[in-house]
Amino acid sequence: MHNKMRIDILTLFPQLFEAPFGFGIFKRAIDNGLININPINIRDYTHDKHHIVDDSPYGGGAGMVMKPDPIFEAVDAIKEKSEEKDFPIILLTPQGRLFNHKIALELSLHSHIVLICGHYEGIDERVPEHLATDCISIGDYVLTGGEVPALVIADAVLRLVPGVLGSEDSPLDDSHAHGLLEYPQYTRPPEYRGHKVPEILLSGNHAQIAKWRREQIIKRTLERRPELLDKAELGKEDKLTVERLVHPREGSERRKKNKKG
Ligand code: JBZ
Repeated sequence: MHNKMRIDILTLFPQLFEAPFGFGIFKRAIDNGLININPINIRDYTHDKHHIVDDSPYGGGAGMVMKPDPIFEAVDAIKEKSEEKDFPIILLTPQGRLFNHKIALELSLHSHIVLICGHYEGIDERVPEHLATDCISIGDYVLTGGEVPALVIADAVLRLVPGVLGSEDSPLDDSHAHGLLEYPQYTRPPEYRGHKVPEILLSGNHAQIAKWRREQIIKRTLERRPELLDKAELGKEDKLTVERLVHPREGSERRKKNKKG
């Protein structure tokens, strides 16, 4: 198991990656030598005077297509000095498989990954066909390029590298790590603008609090992301909670009485 990770990001806009990792958790992890985020300007791998990275599409049509050769050569240069021989080379593209936490976990097992950001109308098909080992999309919305998706993936993956999160936070506690949404959190004051913190949380009864939180996890996942519940591994208590929420008080004498009057 590695305890360091390097992400090379091939992009036409390397400066975009400076600010997002320059603060907080990631800054600390970089300063501690746990992670290395290395934006690489694709333009540096052109050989012509004007450093051209795009060209018009064969067959005609609007817009420009990113040329394959600077991208292939940039990856060649990375391969020459990589310590991991089978590192993933990931193209960010709307055509890719949908990113999720399981993919983040898989990627975090590597000591080195490469992210390729497309821009303009698209990228020469020989990049996904013969260079990338994987194509990933972060979701179904239209973006201008792969830079923001690369940031999303880098964030999700790097925080899983051992030591990146402080000792307080564990990636195992994450929403989605167990495939369900998290319970709601509150802090002081106990009442704000007339809105009270749920009384159970102030009770000091830790068993009851744990039970309430587990029910909240089931309740909000059912309300907001029901499809997640289908995939989750639920215990007996959880299943009873789902049953109770889906069919509230079915068969209860009290409900029948209340309904009538
Ligand atoms: C992505 C041309 O480069 C693009 C454009 C849109 C886009 C990506 C790359 S990656 N959308 C996504 O992850 O959904």
